[in-house]
Amino acid sequence: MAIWRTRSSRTIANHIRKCMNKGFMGGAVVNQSSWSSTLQSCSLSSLSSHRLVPQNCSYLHPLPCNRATLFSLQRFKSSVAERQLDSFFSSDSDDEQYREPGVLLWRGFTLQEFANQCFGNKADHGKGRQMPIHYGSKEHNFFTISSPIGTQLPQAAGIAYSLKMDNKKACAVSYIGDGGTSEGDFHAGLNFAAVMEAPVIFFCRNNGWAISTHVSEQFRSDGIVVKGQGYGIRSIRVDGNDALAVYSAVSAAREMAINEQRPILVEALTYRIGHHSTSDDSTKYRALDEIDYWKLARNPVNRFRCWVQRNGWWSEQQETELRKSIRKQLLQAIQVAEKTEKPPLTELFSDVYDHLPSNLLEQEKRLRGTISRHPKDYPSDVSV
Ligand SMILES: Cc1ncc(C[n+]2csc(CCOP(=O)(O)OP(=O)(O)O)c2C)c(N)n1
Repeated sequence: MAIWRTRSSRTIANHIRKCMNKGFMGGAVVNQSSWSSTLQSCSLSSLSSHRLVPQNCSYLHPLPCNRATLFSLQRFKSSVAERQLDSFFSSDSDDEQYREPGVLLWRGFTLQEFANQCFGNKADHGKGRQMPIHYGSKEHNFFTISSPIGTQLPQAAGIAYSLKMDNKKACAVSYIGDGGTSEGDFHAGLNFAAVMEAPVIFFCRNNGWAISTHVSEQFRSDGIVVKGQGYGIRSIRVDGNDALAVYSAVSAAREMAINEQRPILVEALTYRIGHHSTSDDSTKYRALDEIDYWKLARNPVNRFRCWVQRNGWWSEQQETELRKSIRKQLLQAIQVAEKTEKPPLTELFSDVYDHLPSNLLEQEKRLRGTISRHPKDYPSDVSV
């Protein structure tokens, strides 16, 4: 997995260098001077028609550049092209919601570590105390995901401010969905970061839905980009289904955050094809046609794969082999995680206080008492 990651990141960096030389990416990144025109073409009422793309891959041809985009490209070209993706965010701090396991994968978190967390076993870094998919890794500068939506934003602003005080050449990155922007923490985080000029990137994936709540019921502003502006934060809107455009926008955001010591907001327009979670059935609140349209005509993974395949950098055969190999590795990781012992009961009470306070001592005693009276109701693989 680690080898695959390193090789692919180098290859992708080369691809990006090549496509930038060819003038690809035109019109994808929106900078401040071209907002007004772009906002008109991607206002909420026309969200689904933003950068409409045909199904035959012809959108993969270079797009015409306007002056503003050409200027942005010139600025980003040297910095983006010279970097290796795998070192790009290595010193930066990540504060996530729950749709960003890709960031962790990129940084080298192994499939086994993912599986251990989901099964809450002894090898899980969180010692089985979190919900599944709430990953965290000190080694990878990745803060443990918390369930309450939005809490990561003020945390990221604080982390960024501490990086600033320590004169570090790094920034914090925090992710949020469109639904999370209705939380008070979103506003507190943005305002704090703006006033303290903290080097943080707020990355919002505006996928149109917060579980079953459509964006039109969530807010009346034109998306999120204007909320950043409202707080005096330089903000970028990007086609979130265009991998290269997102890469370009985030590279630029990072450069600005670090060099200019200020927060940046990126709004990626996209769509959540899947259900919100395994307990959700999204066909109850949205049309199948709508889901299919985004799945087939606007699928960002197919779009990117189509592009790399057309350039001869990837093939159907490699795709099939990779999928087969990852599936095998994943099943192995799940089997190992399933067989690994659960953390002992004491871990439920450790790591917060040096010495357990009396109320926790009392709770631990009661729990042990209940388990000894009803052993069948408790898992036998947890040592008491
Ligand atoms: C403070 C808080 N309120 C409510 C929830 C329940 N909840 C979990 S995810 C979610 C929707 C978040 O919106 P968004 O990120 O846009 O949703 P997605 O795109 O993942 O469906 C809600 C309301 C929560 N976890 N925390």
